[in-house]
Amino acid sequence: MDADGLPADELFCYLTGRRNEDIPYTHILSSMCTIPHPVAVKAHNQFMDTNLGDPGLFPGTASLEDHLIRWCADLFQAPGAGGCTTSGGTESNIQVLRFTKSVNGIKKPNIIVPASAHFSFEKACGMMDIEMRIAPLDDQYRMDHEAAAGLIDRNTCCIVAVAGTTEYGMTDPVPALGKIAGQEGIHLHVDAAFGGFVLPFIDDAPAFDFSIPEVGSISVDPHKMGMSTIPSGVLMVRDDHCFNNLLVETPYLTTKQAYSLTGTRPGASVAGAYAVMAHLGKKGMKAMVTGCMENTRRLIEGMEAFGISRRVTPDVNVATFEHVEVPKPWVVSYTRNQDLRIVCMPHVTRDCIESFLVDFGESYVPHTD
Ligand code: 0PR
Repeated sequence: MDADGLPADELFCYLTGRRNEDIPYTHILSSMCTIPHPVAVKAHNQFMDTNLGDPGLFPGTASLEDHLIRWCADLFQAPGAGGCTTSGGTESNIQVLRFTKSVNGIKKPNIIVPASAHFSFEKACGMMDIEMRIAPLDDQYRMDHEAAAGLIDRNTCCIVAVAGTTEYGMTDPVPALGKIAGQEGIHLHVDAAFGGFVLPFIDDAPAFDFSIPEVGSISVDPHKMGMSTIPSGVLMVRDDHCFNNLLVETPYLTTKQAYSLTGTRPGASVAGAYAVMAHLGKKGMKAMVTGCMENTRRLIEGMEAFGISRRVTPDVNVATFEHVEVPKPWVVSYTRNQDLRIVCMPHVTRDCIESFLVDFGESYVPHTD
């Protein structure tokens, strides 16, 4: 920091320059975040200084969190479910392992995750000294539930299924995993960070939610397909007694106990998430998801017309293909198997897909061997 401050006009001139170095969303095909809906931005700004870490000071903001939880409970088919907001999928997954690891007096806990699980589980297990047992995938990139069953022992405290995997957009066989978890009395968590705001709006989508009786918790991120501002996650639990063993005393706050991981918690992105759902309603969310899925299908069809085959037909708006380079300035990503991966987020419009396909077609030189 310099001794003398910078006048605001100079400061913002500098900040604009730095911001212009960022890649615009118009060419980002690799992200699970998107341009927030305008109502989310407006609500976020309105609630900028609110702190849900001390909710008694902000009862109005706290009521928006309650509303959001009720809407997610309804969306995931358990009106009585509880929940709380988090900073995103990583924090939600950490919280699940915090409350499951101590159940039934387990001393050396382990969890079962699919090979497709997000790397947040590796972080969470490292933090809490939990062994992470990795179940292989089947040929459709879904967790092999029989192999998962074979990894369980008396120290297993949680089975994780993913609804809308990060790399291939697939949903694990949650009903079959539910049967296994139920037989063994093990908590079943569904990581729906991405798919939680997609699958409920698709007809004939694979089952993943609380309608499967053994599902104990579901995480979903408004800052992904909820089109809200960063950071925004929701952790839903069938029975909110789960949170009891996370409670700590918070004597000098307006509430005397807290189970959240973070202390100061933004109300702004909660208001943002609330605003999107209130404004779009189920019909608007369905229209948004339908558009993303149509664009995903169009992209797959367009790439296959060039002879680039899809890896799998995804359950959500993540398209993967055999490895191939794409022209600048498009930004794509590659999976750990080096497959091309494109996430058809709301900012990836139909026009965007068409111009990507034109650019790709002009640059692509097919192999002639
Ligand atoms: N669970 C799943 C299934 C996820 O896909 C992700 C993130 C998480 C948990 C963790 O969520 P948070 O990042 O909110 O803690 N998936 C993407 C990823 O890490 C997120 C992402 C977003 C990546 C934008 C890149 C990007 O540009 O790959």
